[in-house]
Amino acid sequence: MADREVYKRQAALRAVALAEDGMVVGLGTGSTARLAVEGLAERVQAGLRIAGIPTSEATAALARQFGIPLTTFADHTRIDLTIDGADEVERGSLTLIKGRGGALLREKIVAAASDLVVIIVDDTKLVDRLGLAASVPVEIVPFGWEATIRRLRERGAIATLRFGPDGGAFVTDGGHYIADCAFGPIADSRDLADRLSRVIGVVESGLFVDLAHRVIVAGAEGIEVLAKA
Ligand code: A5P
Repeated sequence: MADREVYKRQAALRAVALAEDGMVVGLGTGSTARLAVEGLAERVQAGLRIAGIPTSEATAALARQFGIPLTTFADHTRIDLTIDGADEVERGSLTLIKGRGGALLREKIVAAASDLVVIIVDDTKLVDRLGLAASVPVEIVPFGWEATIRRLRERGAIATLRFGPDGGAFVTDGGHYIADCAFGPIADSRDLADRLSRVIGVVESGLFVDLAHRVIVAGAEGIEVLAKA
């Protein structure tokens, strides 16, 4: 466990080194992305001039606490560099499962607007086939969620509503619910992402196809930087 924290920090710091003066930087969500926000904050304190677009209210609060200037899409519709974590990364395709932290919608909007998306993970997240271990988080509208979950089950998912620490349904920053959908090994992520996006009541899925440009993987063997072929 201690090693994992070290690897996550190593990956985060490698990504933070890519930030340059004047950049708009997408700030990811989760424990690994948090290490990148900390690293960026250190560089900002040392004089780096960037403006961040956070992918969650939690990251926005963190960035404010650490003194990273923030901006919004109202001022910047393109982002130079986004640094974020992932729950699973498929070797080769660099397709991701994201959203265990519940921020997948803003994360996907930020990634889609970014010229360079750098994903930072420890090597336990790198898999040959998505879905073997991780469920796909799917953000759904609260109204009629029971019917939406039924439709997801009809499409082959073992789908369960996510609950929060207070025992009620987990509510995202966008005011939606999350259905965690286990599919087992996913043979065709693009097809599954398309099919999920057509389910009425679904806002967005945590399958990130063709959005990651680079993945920085840190582990016992050192740091590996994967780029999309
Ligand atoms: C947040 O919604 C997620 O997409 C995270 O980026 C992902 O769950 C990785 O989080 P950790 O770095 O905490 O594992």
